[in-house]
Amino acid sequence: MPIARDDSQVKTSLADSTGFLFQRDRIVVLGRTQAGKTVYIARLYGELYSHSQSWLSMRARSGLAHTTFMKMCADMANGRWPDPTGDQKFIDCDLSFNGNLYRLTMLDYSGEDFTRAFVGGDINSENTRALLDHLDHACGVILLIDPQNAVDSRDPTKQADDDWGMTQAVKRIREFPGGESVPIAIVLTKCDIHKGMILALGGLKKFRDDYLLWITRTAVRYYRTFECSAVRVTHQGRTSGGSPDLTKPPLNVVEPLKWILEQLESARVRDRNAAEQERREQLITRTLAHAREAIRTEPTDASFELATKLIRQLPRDCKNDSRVRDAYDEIRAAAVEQGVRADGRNTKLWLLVIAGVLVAISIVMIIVYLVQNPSVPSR
Ligand SMILES: Nc1nc2c(ncn2[C@@H]2O[C@H](COP(=O)(O)OP(=O)(O)OP(=O)(O)O)[C@@H](O)[C@H]2O)c(=O)[nH]1
Ligand SMILES: [Mg+2]
Repeated sequence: MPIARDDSQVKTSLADSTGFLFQRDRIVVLGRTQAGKTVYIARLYGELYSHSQSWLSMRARSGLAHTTFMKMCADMANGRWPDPTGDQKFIDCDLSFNGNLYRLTMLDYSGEDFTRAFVGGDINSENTRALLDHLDHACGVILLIDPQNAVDSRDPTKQADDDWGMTQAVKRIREFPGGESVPIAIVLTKCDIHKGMILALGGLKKFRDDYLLWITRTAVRYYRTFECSAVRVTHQGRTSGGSPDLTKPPLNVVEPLKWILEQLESARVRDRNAAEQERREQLITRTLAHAREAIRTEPTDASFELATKLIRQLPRDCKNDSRVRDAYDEIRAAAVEQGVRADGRNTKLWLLVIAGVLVAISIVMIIVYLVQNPSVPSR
């Protein structure tokens, strides 16, 4: 199930080594068969639509998609789990987060496709191609893992899906262009019934270190683990798997998505700051080169004036840079040495004029004094 946003704030256009341009514009939910994908997606939609908040809400773009989700939620409210997913379904939604509008494309698919793509290495069938294509365009990924599968050694194929298969998926994300910092939320599902088991195994961190080591090692950074319960089950049904009970609140259904969106927004701020820093660097480098070149090729009054003017016109944040201050002092010192003021007027000439004026004033004052005091005896 990928979730995509269509505003350019999260989209990252990247060219791979062949120059092919693609965008990372969606959040993908991955999970083996029966991991809880459909339940998670439906509950996520139900939460963000029915309990929408001013900072986070979701709305399907078509009435049909909306009805599909709401029907699944209604079925669960009536104690019925969704059927295993057969065909792949794309559902477009609008997601609003902190005032920004995102487009989310959710893909619900059969967990068999996951096994075929990441364990079987089948990259050619239509369904696995669609799944891989979505993963390659992901700007955020939610991995749904039923923790029981990691511990239960009776069926090694389940373990292989969640261990080998998930690791392959993470490897693919990280190795694709722009995938190094894609946030990956590792979501342990059905924790309403598995919480006790995780605690008995030493808690979430110990569980992650013992059972998800390959995944986290491959993800390296930008990942976070969540214990989630999309739906809780009725008490009487616990031993037999249980029926869904939607009167109880979910646990960590929205949080993984929120964490991913926060990571994307921080990355956007980081990118913006880096771009701003780059722009400042270029402006400083170009301005100082122009200023120095101006006084080097033609050390006239006008060129010194131009050089200092160029520096004075820089924005304040550039002017505070020590390289700019040093260059300004350097140009002014060179101007003094050349006998011109950096503002273009001849220093020596002005000094002569001032001295002349002072001498003239002194002479006038002496004459006035002598005229007013004629009684001073002369020899
Ligand atoms: N206790 C509990 N059981 C859950 C939860 N989510 C899913 N389940 C159980 O897991 C089963 C499979 O959930 P689905 O969401 O259909 O799984 P899926 O990954 O979509 O499966 P496929 O479509 O077959 O790939 C459900 O029928 C429930 O029995 C949960 O939050 N808590
Ligand atoms: Mg399903």
